[in-house]
Amino acid sequence: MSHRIAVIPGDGIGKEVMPEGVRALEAAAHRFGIELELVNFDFASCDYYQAHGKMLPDDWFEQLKDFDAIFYGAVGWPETVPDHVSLWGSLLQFRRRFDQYVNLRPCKLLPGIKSPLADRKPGDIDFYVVRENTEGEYSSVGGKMFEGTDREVVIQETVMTRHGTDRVLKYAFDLAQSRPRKKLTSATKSNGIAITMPWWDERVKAMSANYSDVAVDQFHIDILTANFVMHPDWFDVVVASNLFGDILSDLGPACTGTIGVAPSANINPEGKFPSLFEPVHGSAPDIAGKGIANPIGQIWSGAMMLEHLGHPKAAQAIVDAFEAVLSEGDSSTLTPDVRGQGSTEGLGRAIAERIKG
Ligand code: GGG
Repeated sequence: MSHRIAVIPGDGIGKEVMPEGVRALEAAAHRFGIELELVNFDFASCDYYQAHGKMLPDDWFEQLKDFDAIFYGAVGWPETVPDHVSLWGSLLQFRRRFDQYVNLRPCKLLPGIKSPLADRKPGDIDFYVVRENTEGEYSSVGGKMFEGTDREVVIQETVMTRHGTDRVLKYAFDLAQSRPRKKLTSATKSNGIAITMPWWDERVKAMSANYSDVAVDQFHIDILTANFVMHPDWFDVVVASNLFGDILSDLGPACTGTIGVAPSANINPEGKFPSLFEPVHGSAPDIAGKGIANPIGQIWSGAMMLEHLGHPKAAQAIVDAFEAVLSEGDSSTLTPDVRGQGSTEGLGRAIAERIKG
């Protein structure tokens, strides 16, 4: 079986972890007889912006729409392009135009990694954050008045639609129903944000009528973040708006020891457009260029991509490989975020060797 994949490293450590993501993909593809055509693109990066004055070429949609998936690194280089310009000019365009309305972010304590939370071991933290990915607080509806005067006004609206909310809730409920614990937690802030958030709660209640076997609970976002730290074992599938989901899916992996291993899938569940797979972490300018970024977030995102493309065995072989390398705990191989002294490339190569079997 053959798949065409668009490979977009982006910025900062995206350019360093992507070769390791590709190395792992190629190792799995070779072992399982999967044909991958990987096509590289330099756009959706701040280097491209500097050369062309924009993050994407005008025909980016045409260039990407027929790929089976997009493998992305990270976006952002605030030294040259303001963060809101680079993000809105690239990743958010992909998510919206390709209707990738589910952002699925697993949060799992892996063997060999020490959680900063006391006494947590693998199995104690194993949940998904399902983030609404095309609307909500990430809206372009708003504006400024009286700019530069002492009467300056800025407004940015949260946009929630029944269509957009119900479809991501349905995905989250289906996911919860497919898991042994069958538990769904919804994150809102319905006491303070008193229009959109109580409405989201109502949509959760309405959707839950179709899932009598799924236990549902709901938290305000402030106490939910506290409970992520105090009781991460409570959670199975957590569904949230775009902003709350973004925050929770950084906090969750932080509770598992490092955000460097966290993967994500921006999914168009209907398969009308390509889905996009990227690590949760950003471009990390503080460590970019040092060759020490953890490549597992990129590699695991590649595993999610293979699973999405119908290759669960190849995906599992990748996960097994990085879990084995982490379990061995060889500090000369592991990157500094997981208490090693190794390099991005060294860890990537060790994982690829394992995948080959
Ligand atoms: N690989 C993910 C990435 O580059 N993230 C940068 C970022 O700030 N993303 C915001 C978002 O996911 O909405």
